[in-house]
Amino acid sequence: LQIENALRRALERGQLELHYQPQVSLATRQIVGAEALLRWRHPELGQVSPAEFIPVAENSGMILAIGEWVLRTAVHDAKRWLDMHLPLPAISVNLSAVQCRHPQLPEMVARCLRQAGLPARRLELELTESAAIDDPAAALAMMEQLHGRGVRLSMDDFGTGYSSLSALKRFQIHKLKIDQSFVRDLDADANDRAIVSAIIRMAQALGMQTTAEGVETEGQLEFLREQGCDAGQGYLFGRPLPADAFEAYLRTHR
Ligand code: G
Ligand code: G
Ligand code: NA
Ligand code: MN
Repeated sequence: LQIENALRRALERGQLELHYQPQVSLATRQIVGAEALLRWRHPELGQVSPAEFIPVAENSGMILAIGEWVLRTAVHDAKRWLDMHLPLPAISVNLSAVQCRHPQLPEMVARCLRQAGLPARRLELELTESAAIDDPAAALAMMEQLHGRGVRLSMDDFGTGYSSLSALKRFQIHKLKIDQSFVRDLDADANDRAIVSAIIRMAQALGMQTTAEGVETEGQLEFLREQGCDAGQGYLFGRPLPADAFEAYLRTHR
């Protein structure tokens, strides 16, 4: 409850911020996007991880206000970098399962894009498997509305949740993000190599893109590229950075 009250004030007091991590093409190393990652800088607790406070925000309903702030901030930053002609084709924003169940989500997304003046095709929303599977009919309707407005959808942490492959086929998913737990031991673990290879092949067969998460070594990069993975995200390419530092990163990669 203490953390809940503190979180309530964090929004008003400007203690929340977004960090951005680049996503790069494995073929060309060009930047293809960036994921916005929420950070809470608490005056006494220091940096609180979203892994800790997102569940609190979900249980208290605060995730709707926080999620809207995240989206508004991310598309605003993306529009500014677009206007500066910095090389950032798209911005990725995480959605909680609670947001996905909210009927006003597509309207909220459209409003944020309109107010920022960012074209919808430059926004990608990352959903988790649980968000899609809890209520497949509602998820499908929500995805169709967002897809119809031109927003791209990606399945985050793919392979760690309960995926219904038949549902995946019907969903308007543009991209699978291969969870970092499969990428971490690629150099040593033949099972992980088999899983990652199978995910990439399945995505290709379904007409979806793939982004590998947690890419840290040249060895992982080499395997992923050989297998035809489209993009990577991880410390090898860049850590999540505050907006001003990320802007400087974009300038040096122009
Ligand atoms: O960046 P970090 O590894 O600390 O993120 C931890 C978790 O928090 C990840 O699962 C990430 O997807 C999630 N997360 C980060 N930012 C957001 C956000 O803005 N909204 C939601 N719902 N989850 C986020
Ligand atoms: O659940 P989600 O995939 O959104 O979480 C992404 C999280 O992974 C971010 O919090 C980010 O800080 C973290 N991350 C990003 N790149 C790497 C990496 O190369 N290695 C590790 N260990 N974590 C990473
Ligand atoms: Na994510
Ligand atoms: Mn992820």
